[in-house]
Amino acid sequence: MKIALGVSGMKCGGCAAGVKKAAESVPGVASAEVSLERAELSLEYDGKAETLEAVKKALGRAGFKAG
Ligand SMILES: [Cu+2]
Repeated sequence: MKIALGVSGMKCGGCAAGVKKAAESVPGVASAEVSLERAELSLEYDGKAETLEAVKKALGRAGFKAG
C-alpha cells in the first residue's frame, strides 16, 4: 500500500535524508521517498495502522512532524 504524508520540520537535504532513514527503519515499510520541496513523504508499506503510527513516532523522535 502506498500513501503520501505531509512532513513538517524539514529544512534541507540532510533533513530529507533523515526522514527517509527514520521511515525505512520501521518494520513493515518497504520503501520511503521524500520530497523536500513538497514537504512530503511517500511511503510504501504493509498497510497496517500500527506501521503508520510507528513511522510517525520514528519521525517524531528524529525531530519532524508527520500527519
Ligand atoms: Cu536539514
